[in-house]
Amino acid sequence: MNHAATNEHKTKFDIDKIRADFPALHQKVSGHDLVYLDNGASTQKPQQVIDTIKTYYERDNSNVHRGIHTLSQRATDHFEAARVTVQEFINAKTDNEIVFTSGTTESINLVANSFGRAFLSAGDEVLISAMEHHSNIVPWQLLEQQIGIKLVVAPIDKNGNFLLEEFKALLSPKTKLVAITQLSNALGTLTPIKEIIKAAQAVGAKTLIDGAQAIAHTVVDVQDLDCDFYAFSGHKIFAPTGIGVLYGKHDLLDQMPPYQGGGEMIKVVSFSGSTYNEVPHKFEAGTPNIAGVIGLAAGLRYVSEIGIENLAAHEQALLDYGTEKLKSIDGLKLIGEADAKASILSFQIEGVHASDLGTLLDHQGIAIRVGHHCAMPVMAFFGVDATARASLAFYNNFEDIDALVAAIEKAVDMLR
Ligand code: 7TS
Repeated sequence: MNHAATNEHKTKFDIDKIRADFPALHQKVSGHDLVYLDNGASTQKPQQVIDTIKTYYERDNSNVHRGIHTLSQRATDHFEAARVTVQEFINAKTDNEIVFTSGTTESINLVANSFGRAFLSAGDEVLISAMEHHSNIVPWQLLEQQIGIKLVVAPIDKNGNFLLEEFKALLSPKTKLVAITQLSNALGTLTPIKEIIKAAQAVGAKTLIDGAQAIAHTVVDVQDLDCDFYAFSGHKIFAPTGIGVLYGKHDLLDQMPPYQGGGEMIKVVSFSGSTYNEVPHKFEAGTPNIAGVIGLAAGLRYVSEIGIENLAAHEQALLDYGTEKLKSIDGLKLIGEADAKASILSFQIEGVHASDLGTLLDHQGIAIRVGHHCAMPVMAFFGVDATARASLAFYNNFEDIDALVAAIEKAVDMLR
């Protein structure tokens, strides 16, 4: 395949101009030009995000919601404007449905601890899938131990497809929450999320979507999805670490008890009791990650300017090209070949341990992730303890895939 032609055909943006926005991409690693293919773990940041954070610390740094002085007001204005940016990015109905957390993990734990402890009881079922990240497994196991809920797991097939009919068969009036990933970090499977949500609603279950991976690769419209909760992390969408979002429908958030106590989340405190602030502030105890929130908005603005549809089309072309190229490598087996996939190429090579491969690729300047990807149950399903995973972002190009394939071939020659 002529990759230059494919690139031109599929990409509705200037990839070279985009790459120039990401300073970290332009460096040597082990004497080679860096090829960054670990975007599923964390993405690089464009200069626009870096500058926004720098400007905040240089000019506006102060605490939010508390100060009468100018800097505090400026910080608060930027902070609350960022909430609106997030609202618009995921098309939430109102900005008070956007709760800032430290990331997907905290967002899911918030739902488990607040919604879970208030509205679930012994015998109630939480239905997840067999390809969840640990952060969408362990919080429910804690609730199993703490209040006796039952964790039920919907199966996948050997290609990593989500089995919708089998999932539906597990739904019952006992199912109180369906918590499912939109895009599997270990396999790259896109789940049929709208059908999942519809089926869950038919039995009266609430829905929580783990959007940690999906947010940077597909259009997310929470009103169209009609999910009750949606969780994602800033660092996977070209924004800083330590900041994330829990979207929740307003009425539901309003009924839920606070998750943590402290400053900011209260109206009145006395020793005989306290009253709580309105949502979303009820869930944002303590001084928040102000620079993170402002940086998150800058990341979302950057992505919006490119257009998710445009970047998704480019990534899909890269994924198709990479899939074909990797499959041509002798002894390479893709782990995860679902019909609907995005951004992830997870694989094993006969006779080669993933961690040895990862090290040799690093010596050639290529960053991938090797291991269980915090999804040990799905690794066990495929009978492997680790895979090598190349994960794409829109700033990757066809040359990155060519470099990956050439480096794998070289590494395999050395290791076999
Ligand atoms: N859910 C999914 C599907 C994920 O991929 C991750 C992180 C999380 C939840 C947790 O996100 P966090 O930002 O709160 O840590 N996944 C990965 C990964 O694939 N490699 O490193 C982190």
